[in-house]
Amino acid sequence: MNHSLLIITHIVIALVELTTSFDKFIDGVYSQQSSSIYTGTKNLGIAYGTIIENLIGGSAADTVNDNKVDNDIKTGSGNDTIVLGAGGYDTIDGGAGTDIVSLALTKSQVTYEAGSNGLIRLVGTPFAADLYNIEKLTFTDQTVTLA
Ligand SMILES: [Ca+2]
Ligand SMILES: [Ca+2]
Repeated sequence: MNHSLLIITHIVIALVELTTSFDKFIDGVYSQQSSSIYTGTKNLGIAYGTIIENLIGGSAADTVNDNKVDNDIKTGSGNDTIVLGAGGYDTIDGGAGTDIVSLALTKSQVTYEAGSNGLIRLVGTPFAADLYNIEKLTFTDQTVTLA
């Protein structure tokens, strides 16, 4: 099954596998305010066990973390940051704006090469990604500006 999430406004989201019920998750994060924050009005609920594969960002600067499955992430306009490395073979399109793919690895721990149509194919352990419209790669030891 293909799960997608559309981001309408600025948001910071981690694509994570939910391992507990949503109300417990909310209680844990907002322990003092759960009765006022998660009221069912203007809230988004994601079912227990849901793994989000695909994401479409909005016009603002989004921060997105990948997860272990093959993600298709389009962050739209804005200066976005996509944190990769959780796994899978992802396709990332940064769209307009100066977008950064951030890796918790040194530059020597990954390989990347340019393909056709602006493609940058990035391979690390345990993940790989096809990048489009990404302007910078940040590693733990340096930042690389892509042509
Ligand atoms: Ca965006
Ligand atoms: Ca871009």
